Amino acid sequence: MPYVPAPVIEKLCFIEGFLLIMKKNIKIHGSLKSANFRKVVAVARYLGIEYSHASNDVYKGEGQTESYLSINKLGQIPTLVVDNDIITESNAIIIYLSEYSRTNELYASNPSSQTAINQWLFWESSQWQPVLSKVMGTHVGHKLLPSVLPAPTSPVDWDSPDCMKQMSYLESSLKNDWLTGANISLADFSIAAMTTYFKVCEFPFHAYPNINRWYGSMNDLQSWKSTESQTWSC
Ligand SMILES: N[C@@H](CCC(=O)N[C@@H](CS)C(=O)NCC(=O)O)C(=O)O
Repeated sequence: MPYVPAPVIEKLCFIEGFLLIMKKNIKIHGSLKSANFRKVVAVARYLGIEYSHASNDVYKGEGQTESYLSINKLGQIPTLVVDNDIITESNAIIIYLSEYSRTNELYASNPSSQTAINQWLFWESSQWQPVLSKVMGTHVGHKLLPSVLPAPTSPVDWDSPDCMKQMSYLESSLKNDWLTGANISLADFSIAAMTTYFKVCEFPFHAYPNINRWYGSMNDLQSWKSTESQTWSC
């Protein structure tokens, strides 16, 4: 029997010999001001998945309400609620959404291509996101909460050794159109998420031609462009 992801099996049901596709109730909690939330919404839109949006502005303390903490104990966004299932962690959510979509086109269909995508997803959460959070933190924080967090006194240190190490790795890996080759995948959506803050943080696009080209390709996607928050579009 061919491999059929669990969410797809759950969507199928036979009634009196007829195959019915049961739609699930998909709700995504968060705010487009957040890179991790944008990642999830952009994937859902790219795949044409119907979902509803439950607004949650964690930057106004909305992650700390009793009802939100009951679905996300860390009080973070995004959270995906599918019928009675709760899924947290943006990279786990986009894998779920991709498998849920019947084409599964962003997550490949064979183990070796999926492993290549997984490597990028793990790199994103263990190295890319932490390093960028550190270097962009003051600028991003002040933009989100100008009356609470002080204005930065110097530009983002894009030349810090930690940052340059990860930038050079990404730059040298972007030899093809997309991160894992000729086709766009979850890896691109995942790693592009933090670039949401690049304009405000004055990223030196000229120093990284491959990242610049790939960033442009992401922004040519309707699903990506349409999820850009005004906060970060200046
Ligand atoms: N590893 C998590 C990180 C989620 C995360 O840090 N979300 C931020 C917004 S981008 C948040 O909710 N911050 C508020 C808080 O930590 O209280 C993921 O990928 O989903």
